[in-house]
Amino acid sequence: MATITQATSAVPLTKNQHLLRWVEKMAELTQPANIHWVDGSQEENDQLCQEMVASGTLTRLNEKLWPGCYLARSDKSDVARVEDRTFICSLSKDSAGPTNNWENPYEMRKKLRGLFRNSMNGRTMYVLPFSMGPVGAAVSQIGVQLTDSPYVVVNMRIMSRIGLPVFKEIDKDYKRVVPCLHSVGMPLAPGQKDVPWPCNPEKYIVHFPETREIWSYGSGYGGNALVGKKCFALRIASNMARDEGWMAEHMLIVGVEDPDGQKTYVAAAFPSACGKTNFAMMVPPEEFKGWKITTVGDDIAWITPDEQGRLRAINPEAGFFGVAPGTSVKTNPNAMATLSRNTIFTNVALTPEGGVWWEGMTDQPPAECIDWQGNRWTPEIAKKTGAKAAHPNARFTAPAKQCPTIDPDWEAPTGVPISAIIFGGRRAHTTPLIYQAFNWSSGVYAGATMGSETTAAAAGEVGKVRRDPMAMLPFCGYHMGDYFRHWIKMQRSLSMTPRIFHVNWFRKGENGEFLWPGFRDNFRVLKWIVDRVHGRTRTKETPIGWTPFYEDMDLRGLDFPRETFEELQQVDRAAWKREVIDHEELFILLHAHLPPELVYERELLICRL
Ligand code: TSX
Ligand code: MN
Repeated sequence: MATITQATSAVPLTKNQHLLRWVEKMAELTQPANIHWVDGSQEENDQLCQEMVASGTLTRLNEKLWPGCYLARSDKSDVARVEDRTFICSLSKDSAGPTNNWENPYEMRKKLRGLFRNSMNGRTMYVLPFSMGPVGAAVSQIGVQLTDSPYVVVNMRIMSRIGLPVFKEIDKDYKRVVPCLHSVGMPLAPGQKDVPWPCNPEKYIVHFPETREIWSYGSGYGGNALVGKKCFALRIASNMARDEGWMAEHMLIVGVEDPDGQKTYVAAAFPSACGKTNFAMMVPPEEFKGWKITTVGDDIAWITPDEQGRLRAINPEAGFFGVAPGTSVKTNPNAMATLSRNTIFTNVALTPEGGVWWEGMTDQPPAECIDWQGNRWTPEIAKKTGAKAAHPNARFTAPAKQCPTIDPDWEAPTGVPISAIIFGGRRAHTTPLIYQAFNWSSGVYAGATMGSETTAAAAGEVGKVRRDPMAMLPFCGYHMGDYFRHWIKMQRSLSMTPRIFHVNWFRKGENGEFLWPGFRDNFRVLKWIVDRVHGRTRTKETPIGWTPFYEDMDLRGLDFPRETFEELQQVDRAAWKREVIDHEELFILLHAHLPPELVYERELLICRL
């Protein structure tokens, strides 16, 4: 049994017998040196950060330049989510579907018990209660993560609501808690010196959807270790949502406020590398005085039908875990303001002044810095060796409440009403800048078939479309075909379905140039969407959906000729015939579970072409 010291943090902070017994059982399995009940206070946080500075896990940044900020450098083998080590362990393989890794849950439990046995030796086990969504809100969900990583505790403190208020909620009435066990998988023998970033080369990110459990082993990084985010708020929550009639989506949520103060909320799903966080914090172009974009969330939306049959969405998170490289005052000034204080940076570069830097942050790189692996880096070295100062997946963990555009209702327990859903992809060809789906099921079809073209950097063929339905491929905790069925079915609980749109900021012209300026000019597209939602503008009908007239797009202040717009919006029938044939690949993969509505939608689309 673990040694219980008499520090206040060793005193259990719950009276919930289930929780107490589970903590005891897991401590027996993992054998930590100490148990620390996380209260979530500032003092506790400062103490943990101080300890991590002493152990070399964190570097405190220059307090004048970056108040309350820290830098962590991970092990170079532990820099991203590990999709091939992510498992959905449902009772039947068929429930997980062909797009998830499946293992028999009994076998997996046996395997995990072996891995976790004594895995916390010499470390402290933190009992970390967290609420996804505002504490006490009807749609919020509670988890308790047992972790041997203090880095996880201080990051989770930014990304979710943790500590005493959550324990209080657990004790108040019987609310089901999702048990999450996490270990970096590097036990310490007596006297063994720790490393700055402990982890294990063998990684397991495991979900048990029926019993609603998460077991994460071997990684201390982001989506693998901050289990509230992808593991809970998407993979486990998508199972809860399917069973309970709501939706757990990989979507940002923004409000669009017009000069009269009328507000329209939209949710949007994009695959990775489309600039989701940039879109969530967009500043309208100068010409649009009085218009405002407000941020509710940048990554995850939990969407529930309300009494009136309208969809309402909450952001279950409390912070942003954003990709640093490419983020600048130019591309996302609001993100830069958000991460200017009380932020934890991971795998960015350290400047001689005790600041941080990453590729794309400024036009001029610093004359020298320490790169994400702790080596000296200069622009000259980079030119010679191609070394990056920051890892391409380097992150900032920043509190949402520090975002200048944060929506006044971002923590409203009943969420915000959703009037439009946007799907997007990164497509050089075929897909226009914007179209509106004809109805709910054709919108679901647009979402189900969305994807991005592979770029030069990625493995495999360049220019091949990688399908990422609703941007949920790595995050749906059950069969993707059943997930589409759930989407189709949701319409029945709605009296007002949101309008569904598809966008593509990345269409290229004949000479390989981007046809659309993107970034803040995407506001013009958003404005057309809002106009459509309120029935204020006409459309042109095409085989794939409704598209804008040039005259109805608000292009004020932008020198954007009609010809370019027509090229950008062109629906090439030959290209689309190839496109629908390509959709078949996904449909064959999922065929046994595919809802008939999507098969009809495909037939209809073929007929219209
Ligand atoms: O985030 C992006 N968005 C969304 C912004 C709200 N990016 C960055 C890449 C993804 C991480 C974009 N890149 C966008 C975009 O809308 N569009 C593009 C493509 C593009 C890149 C550079 C230019 C124009 C378009 N600039 C010039 O041509 C000067
Ligand atoms: Mn995401």
